[in-house]
Amino acid sequence: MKFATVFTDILLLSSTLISSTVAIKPRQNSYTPAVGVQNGSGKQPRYEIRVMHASHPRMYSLFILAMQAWQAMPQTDKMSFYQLSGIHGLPAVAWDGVTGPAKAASAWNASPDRSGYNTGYCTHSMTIFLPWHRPYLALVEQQLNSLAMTIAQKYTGPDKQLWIVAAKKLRLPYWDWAQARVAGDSSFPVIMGSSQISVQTPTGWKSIPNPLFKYTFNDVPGANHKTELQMYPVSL
Ligand SMILES: [Cu+2]
Repeated sequence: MKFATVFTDILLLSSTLISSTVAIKPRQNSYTPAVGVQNGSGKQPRYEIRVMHASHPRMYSLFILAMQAWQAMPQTDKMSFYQLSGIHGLPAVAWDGVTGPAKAASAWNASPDRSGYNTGYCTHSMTIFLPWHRPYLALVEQQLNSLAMTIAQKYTGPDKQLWIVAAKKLRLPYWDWAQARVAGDSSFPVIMGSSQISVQTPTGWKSIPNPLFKYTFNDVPGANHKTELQMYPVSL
């Protein structure tokens, strides 16, 4: 009798699986997996931004130039700064065809008080806060590194290989806001707060607009910008 019950359950489960299988949609073959940096450089440290600037100057220049190139990508590109940043929250639209949380975006837009609706994929105030953000940062890091690798190939001269090695080892830097102020710097590091920044480009040292200072939105047709983003044409 016991066996019969288990067997019946298995049959029921099987029929459920079969009907579920029929309902499964074909896998989208253009998904971009978050795999982190996969260029053979192994595990590399993430440096504090001021440490990177002071002790790893090639890496720092590549990071800034990669950020600049990333922000210059069309907002229609799913790997653009605009779209990858958007995974975290606004404009709360589907990324890479992954629907679900973004379904509520239109309702979220229509809500005057912005409450009770989904605000993007990001999970805060939940136990999966860390497990969600780790692969997200890995995706950001792999895109940043990919751009840096392309830029590194453009350097010429005897140091070319050093630039390529620095690019391979480049990981996402961070800002330790609790670190003691560095002598001669402000509490908010100058390299983050300056509108212009000096970097060594493939064609020599140049002063360029600092990509850490702001991002200028480049609206595209159909962009799901909300009032908040329209109020701030550049990020702070
Ligand atoms: Cu978050």
